Amino acid sequence: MWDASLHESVLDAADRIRRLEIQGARNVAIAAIKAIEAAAKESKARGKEAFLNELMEAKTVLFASRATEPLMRNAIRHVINAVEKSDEGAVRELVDVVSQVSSQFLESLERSKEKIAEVGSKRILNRSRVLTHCHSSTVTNMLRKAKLDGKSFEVVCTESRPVFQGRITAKEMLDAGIRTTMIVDSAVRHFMNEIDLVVVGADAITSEGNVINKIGTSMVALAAKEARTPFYVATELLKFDPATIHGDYERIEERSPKEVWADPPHGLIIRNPAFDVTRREFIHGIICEEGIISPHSINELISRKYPWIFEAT
Ligand code: RUB
Repeated sequence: MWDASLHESVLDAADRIRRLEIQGARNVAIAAIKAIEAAAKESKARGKEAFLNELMEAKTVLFASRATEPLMRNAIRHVINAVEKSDEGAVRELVDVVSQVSSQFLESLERSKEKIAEVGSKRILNRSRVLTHCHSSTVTNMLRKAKLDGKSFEVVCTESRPVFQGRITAKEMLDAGIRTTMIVDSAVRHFMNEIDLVVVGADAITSEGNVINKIGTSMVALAAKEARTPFYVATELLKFDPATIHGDYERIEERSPKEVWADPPHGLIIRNPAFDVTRREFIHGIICEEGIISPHSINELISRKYPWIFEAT
């Protein structure tokens, strides 16, 4: 069983993720893995089996915090797999395994982010206008890098209703000294002819090379295609969902109607999906740690670079 303090770090992280206090796939995965590590360090388990049970319990709580987050799921599975495979029997050693694997995972995530920024910033041309949707830390890091590389460009960001993550993007861009314009989500097509490049983040990549990101992304992609504006996705490959290869659909999280209208008229039906699917034919390229790739090559690349992703837990 968890003791009270141990429960705390995992429950607290799960709660903050659910409430969007922690948002964006990377931040969610980082918070989850840190919570698991903190919980493991506090473990009072007497043996490997009890320790694994605790980790499994943490996994269940964190997986349930947001439905459409394969990066978090891959991270947690990776840590638990390492414990399962370890020859160590003593809990103290197993805690070290958790710490070691967690640190390696976070370091590799950081390297991927920097590589994506390095590659993607080359696509930002001087005097260009870049549109982004929602808040992706991968995208804002890439845009900051382009600015540091001396590029002069503008950013257009959407509000990203209903919870306005576009405001986080806008603030980050202004802090980086980038000229920034905010538009309502429904104005995307109106401005698309003035946009040179669209870059968005991703929550999930499926085995067919489709990308799942904040609700509205597929409409942005549609508008970009119609206006012949290149549409790129900046993402770590570890957002790939291995279950999709076996035919499972990535679940789209549906959030509270209160986010859309806190006090709606009686009888009104409100639907509030958090994400949507952008099909691969709308995507010019995926900017990832391996460079700019076609969505078609995702399976092959994942199998080569992260074969462990297919291991079950
Ligand atoms: C955030 C969102 C982001 C991706 C990628 O949605 O859709 O584009 O998560 O972010 P929410 P990152 O605010 O609902 O979590 O690049 O930081 O992983």
